[in-house]
Amino acid sequence: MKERSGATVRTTCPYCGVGCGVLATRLQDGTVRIEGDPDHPANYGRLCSKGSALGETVDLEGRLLHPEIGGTRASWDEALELVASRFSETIAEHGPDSVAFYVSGQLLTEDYYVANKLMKGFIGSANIDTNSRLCMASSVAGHKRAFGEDIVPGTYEDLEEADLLVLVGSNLAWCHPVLFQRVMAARERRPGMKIVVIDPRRTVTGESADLHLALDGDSDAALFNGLLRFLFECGAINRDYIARHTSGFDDALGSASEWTVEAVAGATGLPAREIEDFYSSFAMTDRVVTVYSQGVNQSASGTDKVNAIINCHLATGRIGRPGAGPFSVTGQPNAMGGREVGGLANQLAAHMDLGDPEARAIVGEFWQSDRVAERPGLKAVELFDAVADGRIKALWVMATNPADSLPNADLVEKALADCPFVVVSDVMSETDTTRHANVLLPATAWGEKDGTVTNSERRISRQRPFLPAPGDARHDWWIVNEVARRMGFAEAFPHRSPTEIYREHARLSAFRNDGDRVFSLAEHRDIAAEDYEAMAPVQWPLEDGATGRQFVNGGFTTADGRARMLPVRPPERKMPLDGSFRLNTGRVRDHWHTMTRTGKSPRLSRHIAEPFLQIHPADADAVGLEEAGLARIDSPFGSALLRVFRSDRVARGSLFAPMHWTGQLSSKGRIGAVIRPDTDPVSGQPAAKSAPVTVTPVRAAWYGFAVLRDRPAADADYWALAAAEGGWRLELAGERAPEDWQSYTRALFGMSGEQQILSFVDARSGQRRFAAFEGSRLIGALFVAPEPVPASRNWAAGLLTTVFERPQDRLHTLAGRPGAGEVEEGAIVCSCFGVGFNRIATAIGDGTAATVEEVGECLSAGTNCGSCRGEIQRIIDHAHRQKAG
Ligand SMILES: Nc1nc2c(c(=O)[nH]1)N[C@H]1C(S)=C(S)[C@@H](COP(=O)(O)OP(=O)(O)OC[C@H]3O[C@@H](n4cnc5c(=O)[nH]c(N)nc54)[C@H](O)[C@@H]3O)O[C@H]1N2
Ligand SMILES: Nc1nc2c(c(=O)[nH]1)N[C@H]1C(S)=C(S)[C@@H](COP(=O)(O)OP(=O)(O)OC[C@H]3O[C@@H](n4cnc5c(=O)[nH]c(N)nc54)[C@H](O)[C@@H]3O)O[C@H]1N2
Ligand code: SF4
Ligand SMILES: [Mo]
Repeated sequence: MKERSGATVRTTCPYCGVGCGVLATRLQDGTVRIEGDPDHPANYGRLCSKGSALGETVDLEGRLLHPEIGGTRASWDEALELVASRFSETIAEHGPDSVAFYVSGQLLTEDYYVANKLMKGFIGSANIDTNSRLCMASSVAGHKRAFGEDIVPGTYEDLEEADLLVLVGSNLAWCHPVLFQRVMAARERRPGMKIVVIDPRRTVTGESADLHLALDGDSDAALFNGLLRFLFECGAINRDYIARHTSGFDDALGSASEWTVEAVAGATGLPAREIEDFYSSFAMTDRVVTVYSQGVNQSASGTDKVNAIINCHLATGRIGRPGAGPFSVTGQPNAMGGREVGGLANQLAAHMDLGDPEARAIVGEFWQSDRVAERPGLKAVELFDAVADGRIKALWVMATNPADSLPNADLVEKALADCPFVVVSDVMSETDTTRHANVLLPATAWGEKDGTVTNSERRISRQRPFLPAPGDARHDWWIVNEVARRMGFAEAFPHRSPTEIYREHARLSAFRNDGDRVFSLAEHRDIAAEDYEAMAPVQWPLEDGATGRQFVNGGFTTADGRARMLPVRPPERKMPLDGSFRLNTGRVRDHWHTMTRTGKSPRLSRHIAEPFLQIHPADADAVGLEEAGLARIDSPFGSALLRVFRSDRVARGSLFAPMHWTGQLSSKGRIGAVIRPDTDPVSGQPAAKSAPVTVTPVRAAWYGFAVLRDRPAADADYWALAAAEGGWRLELAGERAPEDWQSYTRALFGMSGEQQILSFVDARSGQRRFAAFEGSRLIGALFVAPEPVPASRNWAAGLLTTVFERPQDRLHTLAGRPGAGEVEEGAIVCSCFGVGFNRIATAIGDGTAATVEEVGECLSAGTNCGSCRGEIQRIIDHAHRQKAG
């Protein structure tokens, strides 16, 4: 019988912290239709490239479908029994601090709540930390120092209503695309709105700004100290707000007093006129929102950067008003929810701290436990050090991939390999972390899960299931509860549904809370199952009379009700050591973290298909790096091998590489391996954007590019694999050429049959090309050259879906480029419609289109998700500059 289409389900995107509403429909053919939810207040129907490709990531390829013990399929009973008994035994023998959980901002609030409750409330250790330590910890610490509580005061509307929007260390166009599009639309409506981007790298976000301050890495605190001084000097501070609602102004100003514009210019490397331009805009504009992200947080001075920014908003009273406030954008879909339940090792629960005896008493009473952890636990980097040196003997990792995403990642891998007992709950069976698990637990994935997430503006939305749980996969909260029960804590973990957990979480938030904590879900204390099911997106605090924005009239949850302004001492300007570079790492537009999901999507893999190293052309010349060659980067901690991408978007002396590539899709693209495990002294957040490294060119004897129907087991010194429509694309390079190319090719193509391999060899140029067919379909094509292969990637990828009826068409695949009349796309810009650079540049060059809108009209590019509109604008601007010059 044919399955019928399911009903359309309202849910939330599982990627970034914008938290867009999604309408998902399961169609008759088993595929899933994804649309933006027009009623969701985060996106009003928009979705970015990643959100709109969600349907391509929900297949079961590579999913972990059954529990495994030691690599062998096991029953849930066996697996849960083993996890519970090994944790209990380890605790009995070595104490509660000998075990740990490492969890994730990609868990739902309900999953997170029970994991935190089990560790801190019943195991009695606070050794539970989360990947939010790598992400939001400096913002959390900065908020707590300033406001007394971890609160983002504003809402998304504030970004639209601001007259000056300052983006610090945020590539909003690529990392929070829908929010960025809302900002762009607002600027179109109100052309007076000004945008300043502060980022050492020239990003698409920076190019869309009125002013881009390409400051030296980690000089933000100096820049904002200078701003505070400037605001004071020119009388732009709000004395009334300062007097009524803050403390510490004099000290903060004192620490800023030496930061004249000249001093700031010295520290940041910026021209004085740019600094003055920024400072006077800030001083003269009442409605200012400062958005900040990982360029601020992921730093050894991250918490100070946060407070230097907040100081300027407090000093001007620009907080909690429409269009005004500091705004830390969250990365993960539930980074905020994790902070609400207290997932960080120094938090307890419901915005209460472990360090506070009264909080421990409140939570102990609520949980009916006399075992609540008494001191903060280990923060992520320390936690894995403790795994490495044997203090932690049993570890449970949920919904995160530390073998790739932590700094000093080779040590993390070794720690996982050596740890006596590692449990991993994941949705995929093969990751660099699951590889080291003694027990693997299959979790339900997005589309199957049921619960809540909280986005950057404190808005709680429902994730609802529209797909059945496959195989033996179970919800994360269920798995934790089953282990807790088997450890003897059945009474405290009675929940049979996410509603019951959410209700308990809401009750705890309101328990003995007389306004000492802003975080409250009091209205949901007794939420009925139907109401939870139907819950519309809603912003906390959920209490009578509470409003979305916070702190306009003070009301900070510090002891005296005042916000604290902090003296900030910027770090010394560090010159790189001789011959070393400063490695900045971050994200690309169409991939998500370690690519376990976006890596499945051909559409998302064609924007950028391999790990790369961005380096300034002058530095590249000095080191001897050619465009599209290979470079090795080394640090005392590890190394990586990346494709060279020469670009003046990075400053001299600095490099940029993406964080996404893993051992599954590359030979040596794991950038975490080279990152020095430096952390912020207050927040413990690693400095992932400033690793000292050296760079050396790697000259291979041969380079290859292949498209393949079947996933290959790549055998080469360098390789990078990406999903393509109908198969895979693969980059290769080797120090020594294979002895027999025919058999190498046969193995690469996974051919066991007798099919013939067509080949072409040009002895003079050293080029070799191979192709094999089964009937009218391509099995694989391989292009080899002594230099980086010039074959057209997108044309070649298209061969996988081409039907080859005539032998001469098959032969033409050996040409390595499109034939007459076929279009050469060039690098893909619009991933929704597969429109490449060449087609856009041609349309602009021949006058068919002059604006982003017109490019959309003639090529459709940029008209679906809109994530590429910034890049299209860049191509237009470039063409104009060329014409003018
Ligand atoms: N496409 C995509 N989007 C994502 C994600 C993803 O994986 N892919 N992940 C999500 C997550 S979890 C997060 S946390 C967010 C992160 O979102 P962002 O923070 O916007 O992204 P990043 O690329 O990590 O870093 C932002 C910028 O910081 C700059 N930077 C580096 N050092 C400094 C410095 O010293 N000062 C300043 N001012 N800037 C600096 C970098 O050059 C970079 O452009 O993105 C979320 N959205
Ligand atoms: N060099 C460098 N390193 C960085 C950063 C950087 O900018 N530079 N950024 C840091 C930041 S901000 C972040 S947030 C981290 C992110 O780093 P990670 O959290 O390590 O990355 P993900 O790939 O998101 O890992 C999520 C894992 O959970 C699995 N998963 C997905 N959904 C579920 C689920 O519902 N249940 C379970 N049990 N598993 C699930 C996925 O398959 C995947 O294996 O990386 C950090 N590391
Ligand atoms: S901006 Fe994109 S990735 Fe972020 S929540 Fe919205 S659709 Fe998902
Ligand atoms: Mo993050």
